[in-house]
Amino acid sequence: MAAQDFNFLLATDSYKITHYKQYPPDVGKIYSYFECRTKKGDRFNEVVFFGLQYLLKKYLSGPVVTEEKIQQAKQIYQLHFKQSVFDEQGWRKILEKYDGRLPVRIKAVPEGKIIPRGNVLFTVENTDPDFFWLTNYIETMLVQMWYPITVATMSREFKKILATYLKATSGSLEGLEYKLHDFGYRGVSSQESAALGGAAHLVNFCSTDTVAGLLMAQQYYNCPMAGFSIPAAEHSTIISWGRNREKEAFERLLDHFPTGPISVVSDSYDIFKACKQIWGDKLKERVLERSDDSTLVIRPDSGDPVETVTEVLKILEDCFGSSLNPVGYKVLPPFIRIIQGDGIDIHSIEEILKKLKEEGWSAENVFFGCGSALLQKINRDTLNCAFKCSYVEKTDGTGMDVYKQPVTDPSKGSKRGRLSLRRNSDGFIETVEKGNGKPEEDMLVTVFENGNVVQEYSLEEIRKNARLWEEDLVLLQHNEDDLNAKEHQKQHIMNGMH
Ligand code: AOY
Repeated sequence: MAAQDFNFLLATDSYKITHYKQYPPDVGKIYSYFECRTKKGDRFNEVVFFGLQYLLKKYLSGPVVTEEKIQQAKQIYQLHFKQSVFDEQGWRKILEKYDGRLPVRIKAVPEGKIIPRGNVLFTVENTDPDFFWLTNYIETMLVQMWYPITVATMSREFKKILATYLKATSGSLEGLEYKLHDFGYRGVSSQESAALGGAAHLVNFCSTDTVAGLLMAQQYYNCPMAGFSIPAAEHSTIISWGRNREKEAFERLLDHFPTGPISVVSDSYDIFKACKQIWGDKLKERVLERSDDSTLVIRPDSGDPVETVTEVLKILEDCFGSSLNPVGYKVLPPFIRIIQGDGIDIHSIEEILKKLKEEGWSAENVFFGCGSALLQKINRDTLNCAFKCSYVEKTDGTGMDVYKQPVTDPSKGSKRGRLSLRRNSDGFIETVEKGNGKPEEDMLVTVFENGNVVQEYSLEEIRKNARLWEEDLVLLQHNEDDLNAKEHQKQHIMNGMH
């Protein structure tokens, strides 16, 4: 066996190796489920289900057990535990009975669906009573679903805020899917995280520099090209010209990318001077001669994001002018925009958009980049992801609903019995416990059975499932902001008169 070959038997927590001996002697089925538990006061009360298809295809489907892998596992666990606790016979039986394929059924919410916190997202059960120990053996691997779910969910929360302000200050949602660019590739801990996190962001947006996410969308979600980028500078391409040649560095971009949008990081020395003296003066004619679809996107990359963006907008307005859009907010000429990619998270993005609105600026003027807040500054507790056993069956077929209910923390209680997910008569999604659900109402779909992925979703379908609805737009506190905006509109019109 090649050393780099993934060994499914080794992809679990050590203690799980010892669990087959611990279950009651007559057990024939273990049934467990995954949820993002509710937490009181938590701002994020719904989740985007995404990423299971990758895990299933990559790690769980086909003949994942071989004699070589059993031998390797046996050897490793012998040395690790310093005693023979590994269930060699159990695993060999999977080889003999199922050709190394997993006798497991997984039912899951369709990918991209928006589900309120606290509901079942997927269930796992063994399909052959000989393999009751397999269900929770794969918990370790399956609970890593927290990552793509959390990225897709947070990315969609960014989208809600962006949609709200874009609608309020431009009258439409045009260009929304390009408003948040994924800058996170370098800030994640591995290539696989970049691929999964990058793809999860692409459920909601089409704007990314995380190439690994594009490949995942292509290879696992049947999407030929899920995201787009534009030529853009980094500090090395600017400062390599030397301190007194920033203008030449900028000019080089204008020369070499004459058509289509470009982004130029402009804070190497002084973002305000770069805007006023270089873009707005020395290179003004070069910027003006670009066509409307060859936008120059200026990127500040330091300073307080709220202050910097508003100040840069003011300077650019002084140099290039502005006009009022149909809903009365100011926009820079179409060939000039800003992208703020420093210090962006779910809080700062709203602060910036709120300030811009107050000062009469449309959200059309700005794009955002987000790195670690999108792909790395999250963990399994961000959405309280957990996997728990809720039902067991004896080998004689009798079943029992089971649950945990710790006296020390009610929020860690678990659901009971076999679970299904339905939309109730009021339109709300709810989990039905204790096997009481009607199969015809169940939103859970069998996606994996006995080694095969039996249901697939394309990124296109997933995006459709995850799209925003009118009611997802955040409520804005209008009054004060609108007064402010009105004042700025008046100012703008009067400026135009003299
Ligand atoms: N990319 C839009 C295209 C991408 C980037 C990537 C870290 C881009 C910058 C930009 O405009 O400025 C990784 C930081 C920036």
